[in-house]
Amino acid sequence: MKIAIISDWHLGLNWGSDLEFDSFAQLSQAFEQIKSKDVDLILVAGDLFDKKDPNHEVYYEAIKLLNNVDTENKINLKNAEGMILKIPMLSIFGNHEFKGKDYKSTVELLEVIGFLKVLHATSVKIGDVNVFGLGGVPDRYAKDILNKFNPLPVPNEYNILMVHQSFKEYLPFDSEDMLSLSNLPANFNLIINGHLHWNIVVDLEQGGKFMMPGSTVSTQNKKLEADKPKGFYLLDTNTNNLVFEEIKNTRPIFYIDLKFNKVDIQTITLEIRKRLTEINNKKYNKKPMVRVRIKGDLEEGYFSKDLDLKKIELEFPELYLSFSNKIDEKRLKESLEKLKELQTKKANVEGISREIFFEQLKQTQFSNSFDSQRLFELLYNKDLEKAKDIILDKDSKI
Ligand SMILES: [Mn+2]
Repeated sequence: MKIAIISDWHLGLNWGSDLEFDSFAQLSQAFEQIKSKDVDLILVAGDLFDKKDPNHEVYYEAIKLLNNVDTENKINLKNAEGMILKIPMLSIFGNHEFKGKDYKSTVELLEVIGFLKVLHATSVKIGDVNVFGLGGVPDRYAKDILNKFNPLPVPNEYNILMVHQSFKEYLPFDSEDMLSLSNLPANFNLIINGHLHWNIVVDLEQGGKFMMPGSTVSTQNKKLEADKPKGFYLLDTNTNNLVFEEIKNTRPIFYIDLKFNKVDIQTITLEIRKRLTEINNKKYNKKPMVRVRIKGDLEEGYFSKDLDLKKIELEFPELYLSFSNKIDEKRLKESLEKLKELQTKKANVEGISREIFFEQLKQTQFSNSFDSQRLFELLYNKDLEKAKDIILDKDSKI
């Protein structure tokens, strides 16, 4: 049997922005390519919609798109209502669709229309292929729910399990509750995971393969995602052959990660401009999306607020830019820590003001040009005229 495995369409992503049709365009292109591969079955590993409650425009586009999918249902797959599906498609729901058992999810809506069949702690047998599915659940319950579900592969048949969870092996933060690959059941030929937006295939120690198709549209949460192409997998259960198929004509994505150490504002803006110009000078068939992440600290006397990223954005109208500005986060955190420390010490108001005053002053280029101690005393006593003289260097008793 030939199966297309796809996930995380995130239909409606960036709705209301210039990029609102990307999720639809890239999924539509993916279905075009799937059609040309003459598959028997399509598996979807969750997060078909970006929001739990999309607006009707998003539903309209989604239903229109799926109505146009022209893939023959040779296996006569039916939905929960017994209706023969327009597309031979099995799906689980993702964390973006999870509403608890008291409510209908977006995926169930697609099921009742007749586009797919939902699997949640259930399985379907098609020929000698068994597909087990468990929708995305909060990570803290995942181990428990997976144990309760206890999917049992059928001996001598091809067994697939589909889930939508976080896995310790692929995330930088560790949580005891999070699933690890070793928690997955043994004896499945293939375990598919949605949720994480980049593609990967690995061999499991307990046997079988673990794979993630990744998303069909870039949500740009992780650099890893920008570095890997968007697409889907084709599986041949007879040969156990698994091939990644890249979606054609996707929007180009770039991820610029910059780290600075005690620099001035100009050094940062020059570097950003240089990197953006490199991207801007090439030709693309779609306007590229560029995410710039800036980290590090400034030279004394410079402030993060003076970094005018809006201005840079206006200089590159041919790029969709987004910035993450974490310049001077350390200095800010230190200042906050200092304040907290002072508060716990129950320092008096004058003491706190003095500390803040000298901390702030240290960060400017004026710190050594006058007697700051004297200036503080004058300001504290509201002797503004004298204070002004000191700053303007009319009274230099230093
Ligand atoms: Mn997702």
